[in-house]
Amino acid sequence: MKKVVTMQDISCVGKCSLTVALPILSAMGIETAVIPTAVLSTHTMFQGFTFHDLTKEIVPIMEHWKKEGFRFDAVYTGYLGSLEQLDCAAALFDEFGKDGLKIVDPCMADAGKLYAGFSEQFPKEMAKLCAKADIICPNLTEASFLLGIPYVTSYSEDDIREVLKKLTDLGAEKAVITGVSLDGVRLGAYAYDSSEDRYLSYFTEREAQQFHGTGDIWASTMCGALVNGKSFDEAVAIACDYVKECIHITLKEEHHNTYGVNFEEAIPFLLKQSGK
Ligand code: PXL
Repeated sequence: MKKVVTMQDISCVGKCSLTVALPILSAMGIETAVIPTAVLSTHTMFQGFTFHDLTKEIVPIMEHWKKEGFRFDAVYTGYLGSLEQLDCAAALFDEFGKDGLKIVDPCMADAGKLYAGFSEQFPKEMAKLCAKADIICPNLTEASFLLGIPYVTSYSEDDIREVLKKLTDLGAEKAVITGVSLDGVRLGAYAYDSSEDRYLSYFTEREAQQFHGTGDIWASTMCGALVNGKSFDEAVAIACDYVKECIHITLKEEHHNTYGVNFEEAIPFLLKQSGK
């Protein structure tokens, strides 16, 4: 059985980070170990969320795992709440990422803005963590913060290609930008594999609304597909199709959730798409 370890927070209500990564990877038939970085009452888009930091637990957890000799097929990090946690994530890659795939989803911003609680310094340090990864998957806002370039809402395909090259110059072999639309009609992901000097993209019809947590669903799905032996191109397509289906199913419900998507009822679709 394939094994992944994912490091991110538990937002008790919110359908993001560990509460989507764990069920998605499990559904894809992958044993999933977790390093919970913090417990929040909700994700940070709600007002008045509580935040209990678990940084002190992380090193002892890793020390124990070292003694047990645990090995993982992939190490995947998502939302990390502090500079200290970025150091812990770097240690996780050094210790448990040696023989596996290393994925950094640099969760920290969207729609041109850093999420609540992140300092200006955070993206610079996140860029250093990205250097340790094989694959990074920022959205366009996160890409701009990682590179220290302005966030723009209108761009050409060449602009995206240039940003992707700069992202891989940070050190990861492959970069994917999620939430890209070149024509305003279709939405998807644009990627670059620096080892082959090759670009690829995958788009689906744009749904009427965007939702929180879909970046986490996208990254978890790409991780699961790759660990299950899919190619990079296949994994990007499977992740885009699944996120689109999650939004589609959500919008079909009249009084649908506004803080996250119905990824649960789209799981059979995911398993069919990914040949499980
Ligand atoms: O979906 C990313 C995410 C994860 N975890 C927490 C968040 C967010 C986005 O806002 O607030 C706590």
